[in-house]
Amino acid sequence: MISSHLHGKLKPYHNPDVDTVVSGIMNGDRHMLSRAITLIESQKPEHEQKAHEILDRCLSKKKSALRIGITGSPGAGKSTFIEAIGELIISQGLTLAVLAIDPSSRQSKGSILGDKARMERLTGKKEAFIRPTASSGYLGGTSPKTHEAIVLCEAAGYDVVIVETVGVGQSEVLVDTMVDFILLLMLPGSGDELQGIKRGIMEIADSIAITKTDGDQSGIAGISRAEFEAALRMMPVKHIAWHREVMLTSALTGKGITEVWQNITDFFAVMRENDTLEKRRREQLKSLLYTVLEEMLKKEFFSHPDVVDAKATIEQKVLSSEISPFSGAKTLIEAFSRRL
Ligand SMILES: Nc1nc2c(ncn2[C@@H]2O[C@H](COP(=O)(O)OP(=O)(O)O)[C@@H](O)[C@H]2O)c(=O)[nH]1
Ligand SMILES: [Mg+2]
Repeated sequence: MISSHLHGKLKPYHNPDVDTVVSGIMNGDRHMLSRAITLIESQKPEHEQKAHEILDRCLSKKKSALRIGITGSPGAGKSTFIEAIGELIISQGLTLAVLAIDPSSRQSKGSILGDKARMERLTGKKEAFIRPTASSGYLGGTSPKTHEAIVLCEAAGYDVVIVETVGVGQSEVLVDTMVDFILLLMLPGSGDELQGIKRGIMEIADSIAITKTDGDQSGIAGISRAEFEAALRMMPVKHIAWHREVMLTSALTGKGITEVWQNITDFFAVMRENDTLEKRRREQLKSLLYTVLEEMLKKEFFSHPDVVDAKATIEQKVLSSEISPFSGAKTLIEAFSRRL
């Protein structure tokens, strides 16, 4: 790891070709894996092109990992929890990649350095790859690009991939199309949040861990557990064969960490029966295809020269009630399709 790090420092402009990156990734070179994720996250068309070549090559060779999403509000204890369960995972002889949301994004407080520091115990281990991911423009830090980063981590041979995301509505639906298992982290005493925005997040959770149930918080933790269990019973069933658990944890004392890992491995055992896991992954790919397609179309549309030309005029006509928003949109679509 140290040598590849130095390599990057000494040759900052070195631009390896697709072959080099792909074989690097497959040989477990983290520097190449990191580089490929950077390419994927880049907005530059030439990077995008290269990233997709790398990705397609990796797709054909990838082995599949246990894909786990860990979600919860900022400060719920996600990073600290990931570090604790990460150490357990590694102690079982498995390798782990963590795609952590960039905590310097608008929604959450903190900095990459602060967060990285909290995962320092993992960062120093050769069995772990920790990667803060840019959250550019996406709520909660998850974007369709997260899926591509997962695929690269699988090509690099990691047994487990954990994605850390901030639980905010829409991004959860997206993360649900990328991971197999979603663990929702909730603070003790936060049961009342379930009435409002957290409802949607609970619907996609495969289990819940109540965090920081140490010290003063241990008393109310039991009440919270009963509240969450009751709330889960009101939620639509996500997988018929799976019963969602509510577990009490503390990353500080290690309480419940083994139980959560057991719960996760139980889930995979259940989902592997009757091919449910593979079936679900195919559905996820289909859903991602259309998500990405919609995004691409939108981008193409708004950068089309005829649309750019006509947009201001049409907008003005709509604002002055000369034409309806419907006719305005239709005119723009016509402008877009005319020269295709
Ligand atoms: N008492 C206690 N504090 C914790 C625990 N886990 C995390 N924290 C603290 O909670 C704060 C937020 O943790 P962090 O992992 O960064 O939360 P994230 O924003 O969800 O990733 C930090 O100050 C942690 O030290 C825990 O199990 N017990
Ligand atoms: Mg965090």
